Amino acid sequence: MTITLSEIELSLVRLDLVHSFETSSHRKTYLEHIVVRATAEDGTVGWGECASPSDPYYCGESTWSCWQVLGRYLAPMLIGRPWNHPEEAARHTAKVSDNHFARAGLDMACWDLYGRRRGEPLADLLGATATAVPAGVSLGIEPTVDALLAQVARHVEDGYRRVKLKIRPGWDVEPVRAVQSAFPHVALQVDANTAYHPDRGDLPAALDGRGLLMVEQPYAPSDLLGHAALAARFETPVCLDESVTTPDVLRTALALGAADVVNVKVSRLGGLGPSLAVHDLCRDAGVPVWCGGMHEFGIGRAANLALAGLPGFTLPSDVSGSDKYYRQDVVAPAIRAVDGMVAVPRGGAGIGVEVDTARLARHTRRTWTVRPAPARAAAPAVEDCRV
Ligand code: OSB
Ligand code: MG
Repeated sequence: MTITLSEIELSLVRLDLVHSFETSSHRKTYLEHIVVRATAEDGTVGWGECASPSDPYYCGESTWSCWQVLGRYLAPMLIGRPWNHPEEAARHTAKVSDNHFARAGLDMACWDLYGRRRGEPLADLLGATATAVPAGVSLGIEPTVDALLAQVARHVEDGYRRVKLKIRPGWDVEPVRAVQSAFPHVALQVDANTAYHPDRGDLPAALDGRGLLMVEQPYAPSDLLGHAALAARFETPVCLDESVTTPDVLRTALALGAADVVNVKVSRLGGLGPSLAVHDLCRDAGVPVWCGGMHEFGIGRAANLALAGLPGFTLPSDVSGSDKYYRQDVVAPAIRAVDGMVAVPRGGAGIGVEVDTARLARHTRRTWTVRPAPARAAAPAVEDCRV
């Protein structure tokens, strides 16, 4: 089946968060993601989401770098060029290095479109076997331990099966102790988002031996040796997030013993193809994986769920109902946790949910429509600013 895209529309969409979210590097009250709508020559539409953080703190990308890279490079490189599989579409843009969040938005739209053309859910195309996955929630840094305990209580009552706490120097052992003594049975893990350093300000030894499921990304992304030394010293499994940007980096990390567990994140890896490769490498190495998120709206969330249904995802993922984050999502049916489980969407072909285009338009702040350049003059792509 050959697909050729005739139009790619980018929409910058803002949704307010129900509860502000703070990590070791920043605090957010709303999120702006880029929704990608890819249209094929036969009129079939595929949807993708670029869930880049607004600022270049989690990685080097930002909303604006993604906007420019998608509009100026990735979309023009793909448009008008036939492909038979989303991984072939990704090869059409291979010339662009890095920029994984930008790439993931377009990649997802290609997979959705491909699934819709074949009449198959994305989950089945990827090889997902689960019908639902355990819901795990990621809780931000709160102003006080009591405020954190209230958040944990709310999510445990709602049936969440696993809780992840963001930590940083000064907010680590105390909140972990408090949560463990108030909720002794909750499956708990922590995520440092690179806030520690092996020589200056190391992860406190008191965090170890407490039965945490894992400690995620304590050190800088490039410090694989530091993570390997920690993994040898700590009883608690060490999980890599920011470090694992490609399957090749993962192979190095595994060879060094730097990862006991891996967080597979579609955005960070630049799409579903490399995410599958990371899943397979970890399965072959006997390393458990789980699916991480970037507070995706329903589009990206649906794709994450399809991936999280694969058999190698043996640990609970950061997949929650989108109502945990947004008052009103842009997809239907809404993604919800029921009895601590979130269904893998198979309600239709592709990502398995439909985009509510009226709702999307209401939250869209600007759009950029990319069409094939006319044969002669190299016309620049048009940016249509609505605000
Ligand atoms: O490190 O996993 C992370 C959100 C923004 C930036 C980094 C991270 C996160 C999350 C969100 O933890 C998890 C989710 O989407 O539910
Ligand atoms: Mg993380």
